[in-house]
Amino acid sequence: VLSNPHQKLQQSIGDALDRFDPDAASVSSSIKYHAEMTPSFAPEKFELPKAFYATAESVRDMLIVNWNATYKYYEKINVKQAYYLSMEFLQGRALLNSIGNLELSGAYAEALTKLGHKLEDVAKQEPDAALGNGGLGRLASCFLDSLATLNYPAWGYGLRYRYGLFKQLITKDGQEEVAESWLEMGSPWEIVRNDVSYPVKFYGEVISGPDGKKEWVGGEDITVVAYDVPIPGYKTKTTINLRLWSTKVASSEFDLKAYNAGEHAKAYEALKKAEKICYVLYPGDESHEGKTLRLKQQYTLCSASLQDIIAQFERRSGEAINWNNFAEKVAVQMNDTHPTLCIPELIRILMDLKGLSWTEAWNITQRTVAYTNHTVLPEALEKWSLNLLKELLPRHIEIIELIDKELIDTIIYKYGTEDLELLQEKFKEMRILDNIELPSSILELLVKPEESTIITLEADGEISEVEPEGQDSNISDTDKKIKVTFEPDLQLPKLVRMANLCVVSGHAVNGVAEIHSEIVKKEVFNEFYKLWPEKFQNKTNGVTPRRWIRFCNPELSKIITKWIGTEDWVLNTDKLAELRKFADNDKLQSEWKEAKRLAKEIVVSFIKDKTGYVVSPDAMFDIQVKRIHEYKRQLLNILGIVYRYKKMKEMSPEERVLKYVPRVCIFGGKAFATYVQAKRIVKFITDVGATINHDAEIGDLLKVVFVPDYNVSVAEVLIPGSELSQHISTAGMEASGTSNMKFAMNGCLLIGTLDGANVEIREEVGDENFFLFGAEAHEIADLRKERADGKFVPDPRFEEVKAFVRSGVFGANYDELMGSLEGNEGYGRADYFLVGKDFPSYVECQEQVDEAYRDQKKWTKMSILNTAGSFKFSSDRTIHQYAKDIWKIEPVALQ
Ligand code: GPQ
Repeated sequence: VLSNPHQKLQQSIGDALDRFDPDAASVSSSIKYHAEMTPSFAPEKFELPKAFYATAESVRDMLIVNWNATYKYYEKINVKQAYYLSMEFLQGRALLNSIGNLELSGAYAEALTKLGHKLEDVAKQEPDAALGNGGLGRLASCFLDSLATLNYPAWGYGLRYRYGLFKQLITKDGQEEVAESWLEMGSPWEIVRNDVSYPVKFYGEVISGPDGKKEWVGGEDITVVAYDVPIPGYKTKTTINLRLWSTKVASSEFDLKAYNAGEHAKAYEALKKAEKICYVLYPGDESHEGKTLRLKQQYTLCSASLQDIIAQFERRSGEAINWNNFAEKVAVQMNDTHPTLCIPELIRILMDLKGLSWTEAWNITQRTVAYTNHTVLPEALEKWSLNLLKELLPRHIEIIELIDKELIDTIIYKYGTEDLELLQEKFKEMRILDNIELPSSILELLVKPEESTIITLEADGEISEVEPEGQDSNISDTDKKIKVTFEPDLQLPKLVRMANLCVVSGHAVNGVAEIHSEIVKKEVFNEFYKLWPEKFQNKTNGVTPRRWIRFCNPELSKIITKWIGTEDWVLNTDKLAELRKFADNDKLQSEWKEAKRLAKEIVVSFIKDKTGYVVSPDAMFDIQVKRIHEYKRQLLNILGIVYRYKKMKEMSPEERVLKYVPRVCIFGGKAFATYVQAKRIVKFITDVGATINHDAEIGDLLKVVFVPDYNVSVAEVLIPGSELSQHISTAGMEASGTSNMKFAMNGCLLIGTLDGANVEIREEVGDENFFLFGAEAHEIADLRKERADGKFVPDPRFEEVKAFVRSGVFGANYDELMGSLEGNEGYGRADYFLVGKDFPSYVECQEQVDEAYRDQKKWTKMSILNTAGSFKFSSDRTIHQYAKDIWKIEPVALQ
């Protein structure tokens, strides 16, 4: 008979809230209990998949206790809370992170060993939760870890996609995408809250009541349900919530009559429509197509979260609801423009459901929401079709029109009505509604009684003037009044610019690295910056040192702790700087190298397992892992490798080993499924690898590996084993980058351009410990112009490498790829990303890398100084800054 050891654990958890150390024996009982009581697996065996679920469930018990305590406490003390709205959370695996944060790794390892398994093997059973595409989603997840760790009252809100980011297979044809259902076996971390459920409406119409109150009626209704994922902080009881919404059919929409009449397909229609909203993560990363489903997803997130936030506010306020106090209790952060609809949604709820006036609702909203910009790529600044928005969200578009009008009033207030040309320019740049009529009240304002021409403001910013016929004699008074008109461009779509909506409505707008925030102020949103300079801020990104050093690199962590003399650096990364004084120490250096070596050996077997390639741990491990995008310039990297290969082939074996150090060049990353050029790059890299890796003459001197299916878990293996990593975007195009921070933390040297967070990393680790090359952001516009005008004279090495590729050594001639670098007819923008321009300085910089690597003492010192100098890039620092400068929230330790 099974005694209930679970009860024992519950009790020990109760105690643990004070003691926090259930021992291996109670952990083991709990795992056994869950193995027995979890019905998903056959009872007789305790194999790895079952061991994972039983272990995770036992951890979850503890998380729930802390989660409940945290939740109750926030309800009671009614503190101001931040809500982080994001369409993406790239959580990765949770098991090791949770037990690490709970400081129970030892107890779990011991318990599982007794039960016949290794903790690491059990952990590998967990599928990655990949509810995001790349850096933006991973940043959101790092933020949650820091928020919990630092005891900030905050929640994340997202969507529970059934299928996360696709699984990438690498075949002889390049990338192939396969759907990956991370929920196939059920997630042990989520708790469905059937009682937390709201209606969400699409389509329908707006009707005005006699009192002028608006009501949104009809249309399509669905229901959202909350799935809560507890997020534990490190060494704290605080366990915050990631609330993910799932959609289901509203019972009112299920047509039982049709079903009973045998019309099943008809009856299921509403069901499918509702459920499919949360089916797949939109695979866009920095470029989006206007798709109704995507818009429905965005609205679902915003509506559900705002309804929930408002319900929480009302509940916590008790009898004394004071809406003017809303912004004193609630801070909403929009992770890029994807959750922009929370602006009109908050206003709609406040006005239409809570009875507030426009002025009140607009004021509260502005004080509540803030916006983070994550890209300056024009194609990624979301614009939605006015018609689509009108159809799907008729009430919201009315509200957006009101906000646009507020903005126009502000512009007129600032610039007056005298200079129409100037006004036109401002409208064109700033208006939320693009190519859409100006309100007639505004046009009237612009009329000057003494003039009698008809002035037309055209959508493209032009102004035309026409003398009305018979002007002197018979022009009527009414004609005279309507002298300014607005002419939309009928060839162009009418669009709503979401970023402009965010900037106008938010009380803060921030970029994610210093250089990026400068570009945001001086270029992308310069006109807004002139209006409201005080809104604009910088919040340089960060990454959690728990997942990205302490847990993924235990060997290096031990050494850091030993030399610093305390493990406090995990919470207080400033302490990492203390490593600087030992950077030359032989003992530290040898331990450091040993840790790197062990991590490299893990990478060696990982590569063998995933690709079949055998690489030598004696070679330098040179890594570029990130989404495949032309601006990130994986093409520059691979062409550099091809050039190196060509030179090697031209040399005698003796010369070759004198000039080059052995390298394993590792790539990883996914290409957006319809991004043809990115997929060509993947194919090209794998083809180059196939040729070079089989060239016996070259042997271990050069290997090129494309690791398939790059994700958070793969990063956790590769980053600790990296020695050089590449962050080589065209300057000005990478908002920040965050893997650069993870690599530096793990003692990896960076080669990069002056872009995004590279700039600040270089400042912190020291110029001499960073391999810098390439054109700078301020030069790019002129260089592009020069390129487009045919004035660019390519370096002979660039011509040589392209000709070599075209010669067919790697199987094909890669005409489209090489053509895009030359700006040939039909290949799009002439080397827009300036690979040709930066190629020579890149190749030379790589030569310096080889030289530096030869001097292992120097290299190890540089490696230590990278870790030591990475302390600024903890997401703890970033979160403290958001909390203080934007959200105005304070930490609260659980009592
Ligand atoms: N980023 Cl807009 C994404 O990963 N996805 C997106 O849709 C947008 C931005 C990245 C950006 O490219 C990186 O430079 C940043 O480091 C990252 O967001 C987090 O800020």
